[in-house]
Amino acid sequence: PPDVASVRKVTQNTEPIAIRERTVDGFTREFLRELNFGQGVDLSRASVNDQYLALARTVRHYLMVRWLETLRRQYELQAKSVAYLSAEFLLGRQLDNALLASGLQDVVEEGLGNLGIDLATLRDAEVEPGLGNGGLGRLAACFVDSLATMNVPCIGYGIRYEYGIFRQTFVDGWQVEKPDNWLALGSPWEFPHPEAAVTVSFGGHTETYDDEGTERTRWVPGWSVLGVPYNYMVPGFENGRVNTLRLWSAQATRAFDLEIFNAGDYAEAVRAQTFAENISKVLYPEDSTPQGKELRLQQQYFFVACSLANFLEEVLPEDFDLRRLPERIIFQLNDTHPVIAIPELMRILVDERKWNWDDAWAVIQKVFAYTCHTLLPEALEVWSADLLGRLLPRHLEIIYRINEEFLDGVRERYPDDELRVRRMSIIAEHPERSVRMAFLATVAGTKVNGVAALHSQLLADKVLHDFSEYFPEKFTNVTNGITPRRFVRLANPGLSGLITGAIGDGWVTDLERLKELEPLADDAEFRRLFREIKTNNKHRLVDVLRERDGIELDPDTMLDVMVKRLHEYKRQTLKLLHVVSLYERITSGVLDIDKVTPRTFAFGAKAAPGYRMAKQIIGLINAVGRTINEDPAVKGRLSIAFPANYNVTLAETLIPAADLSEQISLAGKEASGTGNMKFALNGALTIGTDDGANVEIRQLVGDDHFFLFGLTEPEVADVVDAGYHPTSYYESNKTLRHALDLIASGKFSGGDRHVFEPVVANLLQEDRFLVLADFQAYLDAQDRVDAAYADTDAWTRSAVLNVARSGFFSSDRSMRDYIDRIWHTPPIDPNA
Ligand code: GPV
Repeated sequence: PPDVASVRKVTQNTEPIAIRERTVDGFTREFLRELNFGQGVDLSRASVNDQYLALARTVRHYLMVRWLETLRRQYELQAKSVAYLSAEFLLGRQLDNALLASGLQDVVEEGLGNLGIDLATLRDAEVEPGLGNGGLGRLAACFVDSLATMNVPCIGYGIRYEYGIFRQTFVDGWQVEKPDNWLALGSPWEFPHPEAAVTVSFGGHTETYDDEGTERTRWVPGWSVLGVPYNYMVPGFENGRVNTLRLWSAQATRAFDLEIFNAGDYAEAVRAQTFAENISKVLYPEDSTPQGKELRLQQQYFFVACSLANFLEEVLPEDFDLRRLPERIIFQLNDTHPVIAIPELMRILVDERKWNWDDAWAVIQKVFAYTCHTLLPEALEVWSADLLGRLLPRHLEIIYRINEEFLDGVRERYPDDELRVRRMSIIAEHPERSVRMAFLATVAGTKVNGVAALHSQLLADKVLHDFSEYFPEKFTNVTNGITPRRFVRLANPGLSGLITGAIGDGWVTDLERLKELEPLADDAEFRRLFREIKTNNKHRLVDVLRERDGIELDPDTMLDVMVKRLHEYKRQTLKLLHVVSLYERITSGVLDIDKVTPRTFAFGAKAAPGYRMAKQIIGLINAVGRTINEDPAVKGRLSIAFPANYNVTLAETLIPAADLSEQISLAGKEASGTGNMKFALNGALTIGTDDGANVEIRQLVGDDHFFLFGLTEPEVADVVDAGYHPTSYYESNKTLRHALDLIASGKFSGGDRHVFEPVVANLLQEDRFLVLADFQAYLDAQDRVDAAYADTDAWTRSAVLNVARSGFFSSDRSMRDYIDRIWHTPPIDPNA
């Protein structure tokens, strides 16, 4: 990139440019101008993509004045901000959200209509930025939406992956991954700033030197890359605030390739370029199962180093006294992926700014806070000391020193308890020497939070028990939430209209007001309208799945949905055993088909490409689907719909159409879940275990409106302690045996008994997540679902109450909890 750093500090023109005319005519002029001058085509020759790009740029122009204004005011006020550090932001499509936030929906629809353009067609031209895997990435996107809407200054910092989460396809029912080339047709929402690129270094060695009598350490890196920021707008809902999401893209440094170019080796220069750019090339498609890959550690350090440098050198004023850093920023660590920020800031303060260690450490402990998103021990990130030392030698030294001083304190508090010291050490010695990132975050952070009440409890009692004893004041809970703008207001316009008609539109930013709907659960006309909307949403889904996947779905059946990443702990196999068992009992004459509630079972799930069992289960769901959907014996009663490539966009049509939400993880394994909240807020009833945020959903909506089943977390612990034997369930439960035997018989694999043998064998021999133990309870709960569904009025009443009582699950509330318990960032007065 050209060396233009010098032109960045020109005097700012602080005069806000006149706001563009927000009329149909004004919009139309702007749109055509973009089409002609931005896109370089005239209307008669414009492709849908041309029109989409022009529209996106027009909409962002309307938001631009507010963005500049937000930045200017933020600079003036120097108010405390949140820096949300996250390796994933699963944003979903941007156009609709930008239209909603800017209040331009009607104007745009009419203006385009006058030109003979259908807004819906342009909407569908947008490729969603899939820069996340699942819940964790989507949570980050909901949080930044809420902060903007609540007028809280926030910068989201992450990685601009050139390829986001893979596009899933099915070949003969097996998952095949295709690259997600989301940037191919243009990316109208981003603002690249190559002139603000940051240099990030890796490798090399450290050395000590004498600095006027003080011994200091410096890092002599081996190589470096550039981080180029790409800014995205994060508009608040109708409030004029536009926050920033800053995603980093890796490039080769000029020195790097110039040197090689001059040596005349073109191929080598290109290789160097590729090497650097690889850092932000692709999102790791693992979800809660970290793969210890060197490139992944490079990604983590890359975005964190860029973000800290950007905040300290660009966002803060030039003369800012870093001792006052805690007054200006809190870095929220979204799981352990950004935890390397802790030694990085220590390095900056101690090595570069030449602070003494204790002063630096005092600041560190005030500016980082850590959110843990898992309870699975294998998902707690650990880096081999060998790798870390090679890639970031100075950071490893700093981590060792943090650990030494921390363990001195532990020894002082617990003399003669070396066992405890070893348990709590940030450095593990077995099976190889490694760094436990969650421990580092806990020791350094001001707070540690889990993501649902049960999860936070289990974190403090089990996973991080020694730490919660040592630092009881650090541990807190913030139950997750979802943004009602995207997942209700936009995804479910029918329901939104009904709600607004009944209680006004205040609920969009104050979701607890949904409580006012409670009395309407007893209003027959309201229930009729509510049902009509659900039916319309099903028809909308029918259209989408026909067009998108060639799937024919019967809108007159109960829509029973399980959508989430494929993971054994989430227990898609339990859902599948229910379906197979129904099928087996119908076809063998045990169940009278006329007594079976017609259901469509919808699945959506991606498996991590290297997760073999998960891919087997996907194959099995598709195989069972093929058999059942083709069998005339169950026609009109049972069918399976498994559209490939479940993503945010599909969620937005699937969830509003659902009757039943499947949240059936083994108790004590799902940290929170957020899909569960989206379903409840769209009027689906939940069948679920006592796990994650299900616990709070059930408490709020009431036992009568939630189908609870299965072992509780303490019961699970007891069963496991007593020695779990899945075969005893198989032997004593005929229904279960028949279902498993049918799979093992090759019924779903053209008679081949080998294909799904690993899935069956795993359930019979190991069954780590107690699928067999919960099977009968699940079946019984499904019988209760059928009985409840038969009484349409009672079911609708429950559905209305689910909506009315789920206002707590707004991510606005989550943000308020973070602010009160962790961040202490006051909102900005919009009129200040
Ligand atoms: I650790 N989660 C995720 O999506 N990816 C991860 O790598 C990890 C956690 C999820 C949890 O599984 C969900 O229970 C939770 O709702 C979500 O993070 C957001 O907190």
